[in-house]
Amino acid sequence: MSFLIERLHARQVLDSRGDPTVEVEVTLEGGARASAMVPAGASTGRHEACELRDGPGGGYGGRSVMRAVGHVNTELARALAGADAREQAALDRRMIELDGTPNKSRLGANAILGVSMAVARAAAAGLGVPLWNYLAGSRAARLPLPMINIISGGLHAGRNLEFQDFLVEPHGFPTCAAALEAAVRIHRKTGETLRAARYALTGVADEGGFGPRMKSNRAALDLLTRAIEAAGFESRRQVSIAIDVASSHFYRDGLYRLASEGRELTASGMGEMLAEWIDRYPVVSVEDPLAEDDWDGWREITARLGSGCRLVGDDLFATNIKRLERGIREGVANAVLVKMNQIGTLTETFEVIDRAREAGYAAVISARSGETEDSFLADLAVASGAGHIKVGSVTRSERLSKYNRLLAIEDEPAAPPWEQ
Ligand code: 2PG
Ligand code: MG
Repeated sequence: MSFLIERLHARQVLDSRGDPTVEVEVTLEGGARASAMVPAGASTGRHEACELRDGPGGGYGGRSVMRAVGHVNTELARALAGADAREQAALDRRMIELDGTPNKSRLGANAILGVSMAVARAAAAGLGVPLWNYLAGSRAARLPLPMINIISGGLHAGRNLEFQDFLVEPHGFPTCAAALEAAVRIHRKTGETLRAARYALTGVADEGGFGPRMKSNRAALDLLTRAIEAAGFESRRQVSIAIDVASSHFYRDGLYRLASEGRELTASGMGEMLAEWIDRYPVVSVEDPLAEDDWDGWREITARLGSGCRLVGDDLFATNIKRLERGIREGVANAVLVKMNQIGTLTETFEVIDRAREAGYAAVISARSGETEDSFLADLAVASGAGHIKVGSVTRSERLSKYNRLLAIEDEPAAPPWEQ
């Protein structure tokens, strides 16, 4: 079996919001073939790698990705022809060098990541092993605990609320399948509870959750806590809550502007409010409680809340090893959100996950709000042993493709363990 790359081919396809994205197909000389699709965010951070779009004059109102597609089909195809698909680190390094910019803005992180993912999948196919198994290498693989979106706000639901995500963590169950069943029950019960309270429920938010126009963030937290219990579960013991505050998107001129709460808070004020909510509700994880460059605020909030709660840096770290190193050095956050397209290669993604583990930081492997049917992320979460995965709600197939892949992995004869 030859693992040498014979052909790389990209095309433009559409994601779950109907936005163009990149699909890459790889064919190896030995005949193995694989493809991968790249996701896209809406609440993107300032420090993410560059997602190359065509801009004015391009299709889809300038959202098309034909330049990125073109870069795969010409420069990258030429540079990687004949390279060994099993040499992931060398291939990724070659693409980074060829791009030559600090944020992959010349070739596009979407072009580079599509190749990085497809090559890994082709190598696994050539070896005849599951993707998670191939990606794991010497890491201890395990099935992750899903953090499941139930109520959405912010940029994912027309700014109905400031906070972006209210999620459940079903940690008190014997299998991943049982945890998912619990999440579905809570999702249904949340719908019933919202309808009973006369909220208009029309359509779903970008990640498949409910996007009701509620009166405040706290009201959403309150309702979700009630729904967990109404669904027959004990909060804290079986099911807890995670929040993605995504605060970079309502931070202006030094203040966190919570219009729905009728307040404008400083970083310390946010810490105080969140401390009260963590105490009162079964909240175990808070993502981006403060803005992406509010390092002083983050240091303070970590000292205050970090011992009792997972504090996850998303826009803050942007899956970037330099930013994570600064966080570790300065005692900022205690967990990192991992999104492959924030950085643009698989090798750099694993670098962040592995460094986080070494430093005692938790890692949450996360999808984007714009996703595709590609289930790569499920294998990545299992392979890395990261412990947590966040892919949205339990509706819409771009979300379910990841959950269904976890169910298939759990059903394999040599399934990795589920340890919560
Ligand atoms: C986030 C993600 C996923 P987006 O903020 O964590 O929920 O959203 O992909 O829009 O950045
Ligand atoms: Mg986030």
